[in-house]
Amino acid sequence: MTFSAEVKPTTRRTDVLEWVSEIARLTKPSSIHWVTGSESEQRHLIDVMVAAGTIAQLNPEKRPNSFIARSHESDVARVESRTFICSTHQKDAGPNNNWAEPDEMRSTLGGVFTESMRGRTMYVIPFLMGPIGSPVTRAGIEITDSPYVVMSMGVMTRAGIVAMEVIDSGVDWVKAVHSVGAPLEQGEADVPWPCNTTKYITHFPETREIWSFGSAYGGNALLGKKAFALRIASAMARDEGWLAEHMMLIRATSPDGRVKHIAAAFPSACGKTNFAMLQPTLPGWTIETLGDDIVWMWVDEDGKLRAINPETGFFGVAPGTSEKSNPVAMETMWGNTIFTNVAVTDDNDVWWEGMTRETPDHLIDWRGDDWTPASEQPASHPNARFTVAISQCPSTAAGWDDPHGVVIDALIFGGRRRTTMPLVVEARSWQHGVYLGATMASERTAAGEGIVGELTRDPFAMAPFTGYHVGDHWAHWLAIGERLAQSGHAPRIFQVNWFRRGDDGRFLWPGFGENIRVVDWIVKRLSGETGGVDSPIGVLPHRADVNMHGLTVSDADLTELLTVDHAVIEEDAISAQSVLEFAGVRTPQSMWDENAETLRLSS
Ligand code: GTP
Ligand code: SPV
Ligand code: MN
Repeated sequence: MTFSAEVKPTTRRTDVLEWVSEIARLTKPSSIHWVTGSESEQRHLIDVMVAAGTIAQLNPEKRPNSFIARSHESDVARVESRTFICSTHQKDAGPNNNWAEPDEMRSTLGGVFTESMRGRTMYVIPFLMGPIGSPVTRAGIEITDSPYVVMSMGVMTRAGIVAMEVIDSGVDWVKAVHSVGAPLEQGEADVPWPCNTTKYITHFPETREIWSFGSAYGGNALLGKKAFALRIASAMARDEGWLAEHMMLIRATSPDGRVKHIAAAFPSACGKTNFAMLQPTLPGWTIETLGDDIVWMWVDEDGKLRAINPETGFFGVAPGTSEKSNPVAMETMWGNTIFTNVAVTDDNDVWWEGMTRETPDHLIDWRGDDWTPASEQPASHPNARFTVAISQCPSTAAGWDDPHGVVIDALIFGGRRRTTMPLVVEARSWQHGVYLGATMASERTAAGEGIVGELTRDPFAMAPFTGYHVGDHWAHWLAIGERLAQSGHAPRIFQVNWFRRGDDGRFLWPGFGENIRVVDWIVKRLSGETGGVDSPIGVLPHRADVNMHGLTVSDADLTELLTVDHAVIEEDAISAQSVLEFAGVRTPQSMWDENAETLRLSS
């Protein structure tokens, strides 16, 4: 084993040194690199990856310091079927997770990780989730044999010396081990995207450990994200009385200067990034970005719900992103961006479906093959992504990394539903809001496994991410609600649906920047300025209260968007019983009460 001079241990903590040695003894890397986060390190990683063919530089005149990575075609999204929660008791993982007995999984992992880093460099990445000084900020160390993961973690988290200094001060840290599972024999040539057909994305919530094997893609491999900031953190948050949620976070300022903070939970690829970067079409409104995927929230001394974004970057869906739909995202990725599984143009820039009105005549597709509009497959993968720092985003709020966070005024749940659910509705109460979150449904997207378009229940948009029993998650939300009620500062809860379609398949609502009209109604509700129409699922807007200035939507479409059909809601409430049954005896009784109330009001 060699320790190169530049990459010697950056800590004196013996528990860290011992753990790193232990993992090195198990995985047998050819060298160990302690990640510092320096610029020279960044250049070194780029050189290593360009030489290996993992990344290629894009046209620096069009997109400075930006790169294209093409994954193996079997390694393109999260793999829920290979994701495990290894709690001592199966009942604590709940029906929402694949469970494995911890000792058995440890022995399996011991097998697959044995010499799994042979011929590769093992990188040690200290990282923080959250700004230094926040009560919910937590530290971790990811060991990985993927330089792509190192570079991505450098964008997505506070990684390197800054984090090791915090760890050295004596705080607890989460152990995260990652290997692509592709050892190299002496003299064996590497492939551009090493990975393994066998995959394990495993979590030990009780000992706060993560072990990930076989994939280098997104949430499977950037372990600060879904593995730590949602699965492990949700278990920490349950134990410690806070919340770790799959949400975006914005500051909305109305034309008359009212400032509101809103967090919204939508399932994967259902509009969080786009909502976070919304460019209002209504004059006078400003939306500022605070986060696009994960929010950690706690009840402060005044009994208010405060929130931070624990990440420092975006790992955003590329397809569908354009100057028209999301100009802020387009501007954010002007340079310093890693693109994965997008297509490349003849002038060596990026392209994806929906990016431009006209499709280029020729591209290199995400697999690296020639592509023309006559090709049957899309040029970019539907789950192609861009990785870029939040600091590059023109709409990022000043003070976005304030450790005190922001006070939440409204929480929103939303899914992708072509029928049934209206554009917006307000919950009757916190408890009813928790019911709306618990019974949320959405059509599957390419961000996970399964049939795209299939309607599934996705409680709190956390189905793949709750690191413990889903019924306990609902109970935890109810308990937080009780604490907030005591101080009288509970945020109000809303549900939205940008994805309602007509019989002809077209979207009834233009979405994106026009979603400000929904924010406008929500803010009016918060200020008590407007009434609403009671419905079985909560309070709908009076049509006259939705500001339609400058937007034409037909009367028929608007009616469809702003009303609910009682028979359809009744049917949906009956179908929602499946998710309450799924959670079994741990479903709080109040969720059944809210279901009964929905049925009573809709019959
Ligand atoms: P994850 O990063 O997977 O958690 O996803 P996300 O929730 O951040 O989703 P994102 O904002 O990236 O949106 C995914 C897809 O939905 C993109 O193709 C968008 O173009 C599309 N989309 C987002 N907002 C809207 C909207 O208001 N209307 C319509 N029709 N499509 C939208
Ligand atoms: C999601 O799937 O919800 C994502 C992308 O945000 S990943 O990080 O791969 O989980
Ligand atoms: Mn996500």
